[in-house]
Amino acid sequence: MTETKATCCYCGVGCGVLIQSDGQQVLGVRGDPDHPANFGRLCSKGSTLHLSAQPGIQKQVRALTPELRSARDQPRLRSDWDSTLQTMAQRFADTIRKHGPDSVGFYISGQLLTEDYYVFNKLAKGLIGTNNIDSNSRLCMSSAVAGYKQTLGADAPPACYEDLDLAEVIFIVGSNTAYAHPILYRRIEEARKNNPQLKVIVADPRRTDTAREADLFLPILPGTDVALFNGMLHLCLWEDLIDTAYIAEHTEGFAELKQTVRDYTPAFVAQTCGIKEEDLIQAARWFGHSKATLSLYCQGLNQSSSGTAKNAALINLHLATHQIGKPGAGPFSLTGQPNAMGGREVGGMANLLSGHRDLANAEHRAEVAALWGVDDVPATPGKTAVELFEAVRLGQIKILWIVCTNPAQSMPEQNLIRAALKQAELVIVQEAYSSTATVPYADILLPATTWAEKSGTVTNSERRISRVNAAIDKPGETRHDWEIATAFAQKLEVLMGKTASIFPYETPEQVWNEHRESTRGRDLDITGLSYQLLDTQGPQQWPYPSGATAGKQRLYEDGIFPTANGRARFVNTVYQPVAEKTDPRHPFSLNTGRLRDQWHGMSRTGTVAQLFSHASEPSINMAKQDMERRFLKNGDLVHVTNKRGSQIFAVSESDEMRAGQVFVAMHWGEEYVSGRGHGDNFSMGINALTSPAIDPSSRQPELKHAAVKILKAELPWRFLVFGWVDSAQAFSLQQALRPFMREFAFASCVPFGRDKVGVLFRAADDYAAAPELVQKIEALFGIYGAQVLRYDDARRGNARHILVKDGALAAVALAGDISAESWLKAYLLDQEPVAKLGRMLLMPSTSAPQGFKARGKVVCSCLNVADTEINSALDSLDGSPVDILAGLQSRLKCGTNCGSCVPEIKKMILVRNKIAA
Ligand SMILES: Nc1nc2c(c(=O)[nH]1)N[C@H]1C(S)=C(S)[C@@H](COP(=O)(O)OP(=O)(O)OC[C@H]3O[C@@H](n4cnc5c(=O)[nH]c(N)nc54)[C@H](O)[C@@H]3O)O[C@H]1N2
Ligand SMILES: Nc1nc2c(c(=O)[nH]1)N[C@H]1C(S)=C(S)[C@@H](COP(=O)(O)OP(=O)(O)OC[C@H]3O[C@@H](n4cnc5c(=O)[nH]c(N)nc54)[C@H](O)[C@@H]3O)O[C@H]1N2
Ligand code: SF4
Ligand SMILES: [Mo]
Repeated sequence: MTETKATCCYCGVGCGVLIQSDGQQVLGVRGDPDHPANFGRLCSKGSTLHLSAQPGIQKQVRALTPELRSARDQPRLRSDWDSTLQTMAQRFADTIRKHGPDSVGFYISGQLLTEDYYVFNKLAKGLIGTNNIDSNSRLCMSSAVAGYKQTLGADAPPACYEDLDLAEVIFIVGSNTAYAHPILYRRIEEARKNNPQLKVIVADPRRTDTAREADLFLPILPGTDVALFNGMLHLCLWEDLIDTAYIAEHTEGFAELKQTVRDYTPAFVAQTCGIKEEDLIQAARWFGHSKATLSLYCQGLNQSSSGTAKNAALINLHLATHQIGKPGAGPFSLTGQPNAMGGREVGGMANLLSGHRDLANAEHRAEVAALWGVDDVPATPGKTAVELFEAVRLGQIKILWIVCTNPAQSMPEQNLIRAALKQAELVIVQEAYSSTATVPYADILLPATTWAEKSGTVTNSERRISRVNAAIDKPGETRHDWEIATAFAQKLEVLMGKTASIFPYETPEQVWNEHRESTRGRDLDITGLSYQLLDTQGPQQWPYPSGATAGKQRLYEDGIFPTANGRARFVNTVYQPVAEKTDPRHPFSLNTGRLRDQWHGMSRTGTVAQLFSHASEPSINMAKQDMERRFLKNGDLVHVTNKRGSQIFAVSESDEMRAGQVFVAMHWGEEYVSGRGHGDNFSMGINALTSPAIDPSSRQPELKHAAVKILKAELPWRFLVFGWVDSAQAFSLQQALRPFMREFAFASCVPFGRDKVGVLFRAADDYAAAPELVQKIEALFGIYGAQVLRYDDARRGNARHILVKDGALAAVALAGDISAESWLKAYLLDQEPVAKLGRMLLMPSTSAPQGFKARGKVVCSCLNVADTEINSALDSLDGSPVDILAGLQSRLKCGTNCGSCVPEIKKMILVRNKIAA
């Protein structure tokens, strides 16, 4: 067995991993003890990466050969690389000749490696001559980019992870760090342990695990952040907490901003944000008085129609109080995707160019053209994500090449996205997995390598570049993303009559060396780095110009900013409400975001059954008082609707929610929750509902707020099938079930289990489904033939069909009355012998067998510890919350592996203590 150094392919913390393999197969994974992002730790997602790479699973879900269809109504057929790429190149050449270079578009991803990103960017802007290349980073970090550039002059997070240890105040705003950046959150926990004086403030409309642990929680109303930051600045001015000398020497534009924030009185701000005036004052005082204040922020700021203003208003506050350019301080945007930063470095968006250059700048265009050896780089701005799909829908863009992203899941207003995918003349999808919602729209499917199989570099949130190495061979006929782009570009060059190729790459290192050259003299200069240095000395931060012996840990310590006059700029930020206000017809504000153990569309995490134990099925979270007013109970189905679409979810009471707000995890796309829908459209998951309203500067859509109405779904007929399935088929089975989901008013489908894999299919409708449909679905779970135990009451529409193997439940189907679900599921999960149940197994009774106790929800997914077990252990533990936590950890081992569940365990301790008091 060998260990190969790479990074975790999930979030922007960028943890180092050691992949254990025999060269053919991934055998295990552990945190890299030498990596400065994680020092050996991994969260629940990172530590299960090897499980997602099992060959048995990969066979079911990976795209392994190129596929091509001859016409839209034909299925895709297996093809070979050479003819597929040749066909593509011919289609591109013809379309460009007929309609010009802007008739093609690329939609790429912050999960590509820097080398992949670089080649695609050069292909579009350098060879084809279009700027129609945008990235899913548009949905993610583009407001942060715009905010940094408007204020500090360059797109560079000025702080570093070590600042977490040095801060006196950590202001977390619009970030659920405990879920989305768990290893950084572990560092915050440690910093608090080491410095009991450290204050944590959290501003979020939801009382998340991150919020619950804060010293001060500001449950602001959706979209009111600019008012909050302006209000804090108002107070800092009033209480003399600003640094006038710093403002005079190192900034410009403060006078106008000062005029503006005069109106943001504490009373006005408290009212606008829906928070207490004294809490606002406390937050401003802590922020301004502390020697070092560090702000951590993410999608609560970025995914907003005023995302740039939110970013800029927060940075204003840092500049005015001089909480920047010193240890422990600064505005620190947390990047979401593993290489969002690398994408920004190579200018992989419709308005950017290599090396942090701007497309709008003629000098920058000339520099890049010279570097690439082309006559020019086009000046016309490219279309950004939402606009790109709109242009496809309108027939302006005819060929769309999608790489490493799943827009039929993750883009807002799915109706329009799907219409665009149908309208395009040619859709190319370059994917590692064939199981995503976008793949069915592909005319050409290009199979890509993925984590553990590819080599290159990535840059994490703190500007640190790590090398990623392949541990195993490419599976099937997959190719690396940069390789695919290079091979295609070479073919297109020939068709375009080019005599010399500007894509001479044979290794990712050659690509990277060219990228490195593009940074010379720029703010992110990395000319002092090489693959070799990164391999021998480990990950390094930029800038790292030639001649340097180390990267820069922290930026702007000298107070000089990368603007024309070296001064940072205050932006005159004015509060604007969310684009789509609630009204009496759409009284709820729909918020969306992350679950702790899942990643986006779940093409990878969805293959690790144990990652579903924390949030096992799609649901919508709602406040207790809203549920009571609407006579809703936990598990009731509701229609969530607005003018863009409708999706049914099971409702779940949540003490995280304020009245008038609801939350759905962004992961629940059509792959996992769907239904018949209306007209010719089936229901398309959460993003059927989200808003395409964009920020005017960053063009980032407001994925965090849509106005919706919620009505109880009267669907009396219920259907539920669950069972253990052969793990070599579980994920193929899920895909086979997907078309059936559209036969019911509502349906969802998820895996479950740990050592064994199960699948659960749930549906509801206003009438009983046709027996043939039910039989087909049951048969997929092995429920057919003589060995099945059956109870049927056709008159009432009730049925219970049970498959018993080795004395325990193997699969169960319930129709009509499904109230026996919880105990039957527990019997199946625990493989409890069922002989003793006798006739009860088939009796149409609703009550559980005597002595039955549901296990509840798994809190610690690493060590498989459920809430019921924690609660019963809590009954016999006393002392301070810290002692009780230690007691639980030693008794049940929960929270002792990756630590991702520790915030939730602490919450359970607090709740129990409250009840006890
Ligand atoms: N487990 C997990 N981790 C991930 C990912 C994942 O899929 N799963 N994805 C990665 C990616 S790409 C990203 S971009 C990051 C995202 O990381 P985060 O941004 O931390 O995660 P989200 O849950 O999208 O949103 C954060 C919080 O913003 C809050 N919010 C909503 N509206 C507002 C508002 O108007 N103001 C404020 N202040 N807050 C608001 C939400 O209630 C939510 O709690 O996570 C990364 N890490
Ligand atoms: N409602 C709502 N929607 C959201 C958000 C939200 O908060 N709320 N967040 C938005 C944000 S911040 C983001 S970043 C996006 C994420 O949205 P997506 O980019 O759609 O998310 P992923 O599911 O990570 O898609 C990455 C795809 O690349 C594939 N893949 C993995 N490795 C490779 C590889 O090496 N090469 C290739 N070619 N393919 C590979 C995976 O199988 C996967 O299908 O979602 C956005 N959408
Ligand atoms: S925090 Fe977790 S998901 Fe993020 S990089 Fe580290 S191990 Fe991966
Ligand atoms: Mo993201």
